[in-house]
Amino acid sequence: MHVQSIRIAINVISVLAVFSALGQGADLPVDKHATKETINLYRNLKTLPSRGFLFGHQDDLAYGVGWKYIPGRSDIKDVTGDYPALYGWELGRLELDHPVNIDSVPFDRMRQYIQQAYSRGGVITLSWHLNNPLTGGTAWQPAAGTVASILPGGEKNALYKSWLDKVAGFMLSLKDDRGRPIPVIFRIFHELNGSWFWWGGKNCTPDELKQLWHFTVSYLRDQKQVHNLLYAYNTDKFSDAAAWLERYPGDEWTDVAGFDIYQRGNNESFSTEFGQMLTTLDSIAAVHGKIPALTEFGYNGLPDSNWWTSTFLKTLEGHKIAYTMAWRNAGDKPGGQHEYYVPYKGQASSADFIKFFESPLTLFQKDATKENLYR
Ligand code: BMA
Repeated sequence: MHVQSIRIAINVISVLAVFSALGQGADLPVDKHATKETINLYRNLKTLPSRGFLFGHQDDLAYGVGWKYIPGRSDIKDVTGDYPALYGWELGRLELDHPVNIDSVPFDRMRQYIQQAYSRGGVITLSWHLNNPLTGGTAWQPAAGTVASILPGGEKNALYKSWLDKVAGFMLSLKDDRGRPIPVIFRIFHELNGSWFWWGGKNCTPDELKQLWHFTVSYLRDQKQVHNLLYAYNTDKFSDAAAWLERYPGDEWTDVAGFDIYQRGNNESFSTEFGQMLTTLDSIAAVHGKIPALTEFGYNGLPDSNWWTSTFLKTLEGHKIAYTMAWRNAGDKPGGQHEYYVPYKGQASSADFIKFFESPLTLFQKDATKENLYR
């Protein structure tokens, strides 16, 4: 070949290489038209695991053990002096137009708490224990055919769409003080490998769940034009990668890859199981290019005063996780029961929680503010 032609060929090849690199380099979430802040959050959460993990808590600003709706209060802040970095909230009953959610949190207050947390650089994640659309029962009352009934062509598809309209309305109502949409990690159909929810386990086929996932995401994103969402796929405890992936809707449909785990036995068996799942998630997240997260966890009542550093943090060390979220501090419940997963001031594990808080790996609100996750 003539020298000139070789030069031209080389130039063409380099231009093509640059274009292809640009194509691959554009790492976008499920929603390619997501807002700038949502895309930035997505990208920042991807690189975060090399520095540490955000610590989150469900319903943190609304109530804690022994208190409710005290402005500015948080059990985590009472113990550590700082708020969590990530805040979980729950949408159950929004679909019924109720003014308060399944755990009695008013949606209007929830919106304000979300705005407060976002204004200091915190991250928001929402779950949805939606009722059974086929029977009108709760999320925990499965019935044969429920998922099929809400897919397109099903007898409850219109009802389900009307519920999604309400969710879309709430998501779009989340705006910062300049009127810009607040990014949210939407954790739909959580714990979907267990059979306790109507959308999970043996209550539908993996294919039905995948269809439901695709339908739900497309409806919110393409029909309702909701562009402030990242989508989290999370199982409950799982045995191996194949079990985790059984219902996985695909890389194009998932931003966060996670699982939920609760300690019910001793520290050793918990730590072994938890560590194995983290190892599997490390590779799943790397292979699929997802944000790895411990989307929900807890050890109810925290009976072990050293649990935070000796069991929880020790197991997490060496794994790649962008965030962890402890479940809610509901406090005393009827029948002498209690439910709480982070210490309140004076609780047996609070001194150890302060050590956990001081670890460079754990990121709370002030650390998250410095991370500038939306830029
Ligand atoms: C469960 C418990 C319940 C709560 C439900 C939905 O794990 O905390 O008390 O109603 O989650 O948030």
